[in-house]
Amino acid sequence: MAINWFPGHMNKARREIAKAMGQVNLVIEVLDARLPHSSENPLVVGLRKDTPCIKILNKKDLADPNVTGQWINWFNAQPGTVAVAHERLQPKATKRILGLGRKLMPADRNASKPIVAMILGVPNVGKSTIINTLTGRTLAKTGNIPAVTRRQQRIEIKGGYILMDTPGFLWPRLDPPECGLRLAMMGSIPDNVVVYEELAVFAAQTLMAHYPHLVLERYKLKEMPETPELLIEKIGEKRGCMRKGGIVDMQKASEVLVKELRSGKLGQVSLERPGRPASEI
Ligand SMILES: Nc1nc2c(ncn2[C@@H]2O[C@H](COP(=O)(O)OP(=O)(O)OP(=O)(O)O)[C@@H](O)[C@H]2O)c(=O)[nH]1
Ligand SMILES: [Mg+2]
Repeated sequence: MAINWFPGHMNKARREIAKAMGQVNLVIEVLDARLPHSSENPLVVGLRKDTPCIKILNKKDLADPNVTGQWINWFNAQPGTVAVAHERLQPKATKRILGLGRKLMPADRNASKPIVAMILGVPNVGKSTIINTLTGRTLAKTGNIPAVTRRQQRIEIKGGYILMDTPGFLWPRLDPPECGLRLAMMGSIPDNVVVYEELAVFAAQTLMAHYPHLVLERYKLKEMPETPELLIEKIGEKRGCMRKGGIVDMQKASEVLVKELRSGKLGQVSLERPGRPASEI
């Protein structure tokens, strides 16, 4: 089943972003380092037009470092694109983003005027956390569920910047379906919109293909089961997700796998690599 989530507040957020864009000098587009392609909102290009843009591959602590390195090279090879990998709790690295932004400003710009930087990105990717790190205070509300920020917020900081936090927003049709699954897997779509069993099969497929060692280690398995469904069943057995009659509760087992993958308990996992399979384009 294709996952789509475009509630009214996201449409409103998009309209308000479009309205404010005229005053914006720099767009900081926050992507999830585990799924840089799927978390790159196609609406952003149309909204920012030729406003200079830095792409932040955030939550790099949760992504496979080798794959993140490939992504950074890939993005930086695209004309007019500057990309950096980033994680929270490293304020020096976060502040370097401001220096990078200054370099992207046109030479004839009045340097005494603050740079207005708008932070954009899908829900739950870490936009407000970046703002709080840059201000050194908890001014923006954060939380580990999608759609925590509900309205734009402007914050002036030292270093000649005005930062604009924005609500995370998606786009009306998450296509291909894998894109919706990846966003849901990593927490950009609320739990009541997703079917855990479906997500878990997708998670198991990805892990079996790219990170079998992490699965064997985490769930103390001697060998990899033959199918994603059998793997989920095995995880259910190991974690005591049982129903009456000794049957595995597949819903509970699915939740275990998805939540542990999402929170990094399995290790550093990337859900996509540069270049999409032809079947998905
Ligand atoms: N592991 C990890 N977690 C992070 C990182 N950055 C942010 N988070 C967590 O991700 C969750 C979402 O962060 P927010 O800053 O609220 O995300 P947001 O993009 O503002 O979300 P919305 O306002 O809902 O669009 C919080 O629990 C953060 O602590 C990071 O680099 N690594
Ligand atoms: Mg926020």
